Amino acid sequence: MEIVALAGGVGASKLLLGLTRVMDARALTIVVNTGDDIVLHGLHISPDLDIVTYTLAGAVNPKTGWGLRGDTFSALKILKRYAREDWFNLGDRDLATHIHRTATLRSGETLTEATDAIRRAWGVEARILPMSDAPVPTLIETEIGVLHFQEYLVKHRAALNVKKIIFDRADVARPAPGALEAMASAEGIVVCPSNPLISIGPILAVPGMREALRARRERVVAVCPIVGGKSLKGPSDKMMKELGHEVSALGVARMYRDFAGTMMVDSADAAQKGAIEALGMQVVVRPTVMGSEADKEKLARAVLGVLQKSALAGAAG
Ligand code: FO1
Repeated sequence: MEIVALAGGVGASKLLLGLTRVMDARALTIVVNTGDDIVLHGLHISPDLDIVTYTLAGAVNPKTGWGLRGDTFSALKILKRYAREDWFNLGDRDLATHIHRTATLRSGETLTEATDAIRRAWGVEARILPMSDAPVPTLIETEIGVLHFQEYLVKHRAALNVKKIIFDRADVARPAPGALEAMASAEGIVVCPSNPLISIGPILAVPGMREALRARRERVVAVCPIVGGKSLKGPSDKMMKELGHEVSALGVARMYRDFAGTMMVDSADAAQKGAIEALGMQVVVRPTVMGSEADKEKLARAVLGVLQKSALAGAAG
């Protein structure tokens, strides 16, 4: 069963790890947000691509969910001695990935090619695609001006108010080669529990992506990243509030209703089932918080079950 997953960083990676354990990972194509990408110290850094790759390789730092387990930061200390910015923690081993990606891009290869080489080098069987080979940096307009997403999130610890989110140069970007084809032919598409605004939002902003999802709406299931009115990790809830969205499963469903036929919401949000169904969406209520490895696999199995059911329903036509 060919599956496509739309993913951001840490939250998505837990479900993706579960999926690779309960299905043939070679049948999984992951389309990853690159709005977080940033050039620092002359290196092209793709945080969410690396979070997904390292997690599926079993190499991610389990405490943070990003970077490599057991990494050290000696190079960063010397960069600081050279008066270079050190607010973005780049580990010594992690730097090898950014050096390789940057050199690969400089030799004329695409981000898709660089990403594929890196995930294969880590023994990851799932296919990992950037949302686009073109840069679509996510910019955050705040009270102190327009910042790159990482400056907003990491340097300013997401403390500033979000006035506007800009997907810079999205209009001239194109989906990465293979992404639209995978979405058109997949038996099922899962929107991972990532930040709807700055992880799933950038993917949807790439021309053609949202239309591709709408065309398969009855095969799209979205796992809600907001549980009981809160985001489990990261500033989704704060950002949604600041931009006027209701911070709830219903609020997320409103953002996804045009392209997701099914919402999977946590048991804590069972009371919103009716209101979400009134949007014209199917609703599956079950535990969605992944505290353990077993939780990741259970949620993954539940997602596959929903996709199989909608595939069968579709076949019955
Ligand atoms: N997140 C942080 O909060 N602080 C960091 O210093 C940091 C460094 C970092 C280095 C490499 C990488 O791949 C990710 C990193 N992240 C860090 C996470 C990054 O900000 C992600 O874009 C967000 O967590 C959203 O997925």
